[in-house]
Amino acid sequence: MTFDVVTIFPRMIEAGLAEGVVRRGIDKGLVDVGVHDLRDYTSDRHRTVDDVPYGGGPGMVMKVEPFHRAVEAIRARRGAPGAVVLLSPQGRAFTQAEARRLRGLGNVVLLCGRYEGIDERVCDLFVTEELSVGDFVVSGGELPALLIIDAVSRLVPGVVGDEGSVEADSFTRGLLDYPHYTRPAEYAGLRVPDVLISGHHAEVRRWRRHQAVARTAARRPDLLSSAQLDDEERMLLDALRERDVEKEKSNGRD
Ligand code: 9D3
Repeated sequence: MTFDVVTIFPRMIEAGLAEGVVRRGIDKGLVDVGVHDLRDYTSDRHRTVDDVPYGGGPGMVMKVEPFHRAVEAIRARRGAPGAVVLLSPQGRAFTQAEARRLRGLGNVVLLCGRYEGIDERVCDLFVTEELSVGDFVVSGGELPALLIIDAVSRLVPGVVGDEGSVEADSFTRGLLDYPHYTRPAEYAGLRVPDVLISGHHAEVRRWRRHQAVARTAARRPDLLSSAQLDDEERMLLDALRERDVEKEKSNGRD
């Protein structure tokens, strides 16, 4: 799996890759990240990457030519990319499903914008998709690019030491995680649930699944419609919903 990031802040990308799971994936040769300074693909003495907007208005717009030359240089080095992604607030939402899809594409180019916007001809000429990382404003595409590299690299076999933890990940099954505890058994008056100390492994599994379903229903009910639930989890959810209905009824009475 390779990523090539085009940015005016290459050190921001380097800094984000200096440590952690992705770093180890790079060191093991499972992931390769090329970082490309957009200014190296300018052709004027001042290494200009932006200009005033046609039609007027505030701010600056990133020029098409440096991005075009950067993508052509990457294509010459790596071959045809599986995707040329523009990180953009206008993009489709990046999700775990999108991460799995990108994982299958082999060579992914990530273009980071700054300033008010990017010349639309970047999209017209060589961008194959636009992705956003969420409904909030960040200052540029660099942190979103790092986030995507991290989420996709975790899916490359061998990058995460314990394959079981990738499989168990929240979102792989579509449910939030259950609560975790480690020693001591009591802290600030709060005890670890007895079932976890009991040694009844079947009961522990049941409790964790119950917690995962209950938490997802309480905090992220939007996830439940596409979650993969087994029969017992379905019944748990139905029981939780039945309880809510009863609560609504008694609220209506007082
Ligand atoms: C101040 C400019 N804004 C005017 C309405 C638009 C705007 C342009 C560029 C806002 C933010 C940015 C920089 N953000 C990204 O490039 C970006 C982003 C984001 O802000 N949120 C979520 N995902 C992404 S991916 C790239």
